Amino acid sequence: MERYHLYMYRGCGFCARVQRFLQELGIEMPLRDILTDHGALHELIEGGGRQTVPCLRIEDAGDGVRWMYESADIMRYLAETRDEAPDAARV
Ligand SMILES: N[C@@H](CCC(=O)N[C@@H](CS)C(=O)NCC(=O)O)C(=O)O
Repeated sequence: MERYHLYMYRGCGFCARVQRFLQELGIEMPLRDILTDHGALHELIEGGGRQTVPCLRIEDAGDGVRWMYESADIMRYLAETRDEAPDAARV
């Protein structure tokens, strides 16, 4: 089962869009605010390679980690994942 974290900051419109989408789908997801949490910012840059948000951190059952940028890609990915295996889209 995959685990997700959403890297974001308050006031980011693209992040708000993804957060609204999560609400609509009833998906609860831990948020990592890169402006208030310097550890989160460091993780994002080290792991994803850029400090752009939103970014979805996807951790699979085998401990592999992927970093997905682009709000549209994140929403499409979550919608598809949810359709394929509803439980997998929930944290
Ligand atoms: N096309 C991207 C745009 C993301 C974007 O522009 N994010 C802004 C915040 S709203 C950002 O992180 N800018 C700083 C940067 O890219 O370094 C998306 O839809 O996710």
